[in-house]
Amino acid sequence: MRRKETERVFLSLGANLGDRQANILQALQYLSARALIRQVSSFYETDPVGYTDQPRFLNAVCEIETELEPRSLLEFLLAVEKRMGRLRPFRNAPRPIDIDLLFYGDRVIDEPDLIVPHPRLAERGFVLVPLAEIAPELRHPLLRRSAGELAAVIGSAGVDRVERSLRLHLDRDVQQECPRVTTSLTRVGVTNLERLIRLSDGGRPTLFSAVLDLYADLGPRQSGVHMSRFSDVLEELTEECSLGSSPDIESLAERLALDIARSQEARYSQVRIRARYPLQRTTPISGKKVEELSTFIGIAASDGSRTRHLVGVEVDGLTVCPCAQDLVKSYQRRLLLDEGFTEEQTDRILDLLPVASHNQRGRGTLMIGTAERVRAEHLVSIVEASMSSEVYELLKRPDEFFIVNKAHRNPRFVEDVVREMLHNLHLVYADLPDDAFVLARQENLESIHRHNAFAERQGRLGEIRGELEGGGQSARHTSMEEWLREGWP
Ligand code: PH2
Ligand code: MG
Ligand code: MG
Repeated sequence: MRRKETERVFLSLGANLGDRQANILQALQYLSARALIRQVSSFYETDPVGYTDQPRFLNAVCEIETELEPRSLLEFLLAVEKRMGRLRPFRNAPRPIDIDLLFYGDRVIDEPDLIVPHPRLAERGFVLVPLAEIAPELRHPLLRRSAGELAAVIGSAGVDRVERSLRLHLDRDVQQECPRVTTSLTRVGVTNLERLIRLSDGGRPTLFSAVLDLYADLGPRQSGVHMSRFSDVLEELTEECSLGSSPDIESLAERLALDIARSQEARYSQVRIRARYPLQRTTPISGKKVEELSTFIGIAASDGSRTRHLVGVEVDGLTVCPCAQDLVKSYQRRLLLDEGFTEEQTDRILDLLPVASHNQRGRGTLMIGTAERVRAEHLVSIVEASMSSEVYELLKRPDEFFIVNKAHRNPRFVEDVVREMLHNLHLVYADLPDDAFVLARQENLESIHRHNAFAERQGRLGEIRGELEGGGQSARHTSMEEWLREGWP
């Protein structure tokens, strides 16, 4: 909301020395250090008016919003001119930059060196044409005519609109040239692109901070991908997103993959999106409602007409080491027996009491590839249930005890966690087809080592189901890359 009804302030910019376009852009950059630039007109190349024995000008008009009162604004404009190397050898001398105050709201000021509206404005096409472009309805408080009307009176002779450009001629397309070594490349693209994405599941769209990797394959005779087209695709999507947003991260990945395959004319494209996503949770004992962050992952591939996607999550949890727990237990057994407890008593005590071990924060990843609707939120629960315990950002003391106790009753290695995930998935999604893809991964940040422990299973659900149901070792472990490309040329 605006603090007060701010006055509309208009400035004219002109240059006829040096790199005129660069000078006007530089002046705008300096101006934006003290003012909000609301609009900038096109740039116009104009015949010099008044003292005509000088080079042609480049002119533009901008609208700004500023806290500076007219006198201070004028001083600021002069300071910018000076900063940009303007000298004043004589009146109307050629200059790298000239910044004039045209209007300050409806104010009429007539002071030495400060006349507002600008006194010669109505005679100047190089001011009125760009002004009428950005504010045709703006009224001159003394002449009582609009900028559009004044511009129509004066006409646009000697005022030519120009495209802003880098005087740069691209006569070859390096990306399209044949490389010296003609091998095709599997994936080429941009990684770690940070963007805000909008997701809305029916309701109001929510903004998420996301990191994206975008790839296309590259043929043996093409030297490079069109890097800028990756961001063009995102740009288009961002504009479109401000109207409609994607329902979930995997459909967003899918749309991007399709657009990339088309814009790169690639046989294969791949998109990976990761976004931090808050989920409502309730602490186990105190029943407090808390918001927990997990990472949602959407991965998609496309050949320009078909797409395939995966949806997944990455969730932190707690694991307790079964091996160290066993060592502690043996030691406790010795102590109890040495104290004179019987074998039977010792077993009962050890069954009753939690046994210490070392713990670690573990990161579980579960990804599913299928055309069926699988919700990332649900996958979070599967991963959490597969570790020794879930974790929470904030815990009351009874909750803390609950977590520690639960974890020590469920000691698990990374291998166990991955297998639990697969088993839980099999139970919860019994209806998924055999050709659905699964990736289950656990990485533990070991607490008594400096390294991490890692385990993973990738494969089609059919391959995994056979093993879960007691069959022999599956001959195949279809990888995610294979599954994403399956059946395509
Ligand atoms: N500025 C002047 C005088 N004459 N002519 C054109 N085309 N553009 C200008 O910016 C300009 C001018 C005095 O500042
Ligand atoms: Mg001037
Ligand atoms: Mg001036």
